Amino acid sequence: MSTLCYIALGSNLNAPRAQLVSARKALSDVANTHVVAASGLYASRPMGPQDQPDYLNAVVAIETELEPLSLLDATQAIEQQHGRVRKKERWGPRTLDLDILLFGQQTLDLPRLCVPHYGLQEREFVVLPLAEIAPSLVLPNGVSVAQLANQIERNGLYRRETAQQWVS
Ligand code: PH2
Ligand code: MG
Ligand code: MG
Repeated sequence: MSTLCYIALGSNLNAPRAQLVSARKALSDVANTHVVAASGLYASRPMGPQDQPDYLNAVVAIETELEPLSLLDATQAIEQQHGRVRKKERWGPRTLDLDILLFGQQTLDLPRLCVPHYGLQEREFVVLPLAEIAPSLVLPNGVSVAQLANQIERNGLYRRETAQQWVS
């Protein structure tokens, strides 16, 4: 049985575009997992400390046969392979961040993993790329992604490249 999941990608260090291109390929190489859609690449202002570079963000949809924690192991391994160094500073700069936004319609509150992702509804750099690839998606709490996208402040966010331009 496979589950439709959405994963947020973000980077603001060491050639962010190359990080996201490589991360999408790495996700497509995860066992029993297929990337089925990708948003464009969005430039966004940093949430959190302002003395860090702007981010590049995207959202991809995958179909996976993995269990939630196995998918988390896979995404964390990809972060490590992309030179991720975990620091104490909250919301600090990073080479690659992969956040599991949704795991089907499941709601999980585990020590290592909460889905839906706690910041999903408030972050323009998640909501707008997600709405691009899943405009009719409704979250487990009944909130529609299209409605979130219509109401959220863009905070300078813009689509720098379409999906076709960065997915090869
Ligand atoms: N991720 C963070 C902290 N701040 N800001 C933007 N614009 N995009 C991000 O992906 C992001 C952030 C920590 O995960
Ligand atoms: Mg994050
Ligand atoms: Mg993260």
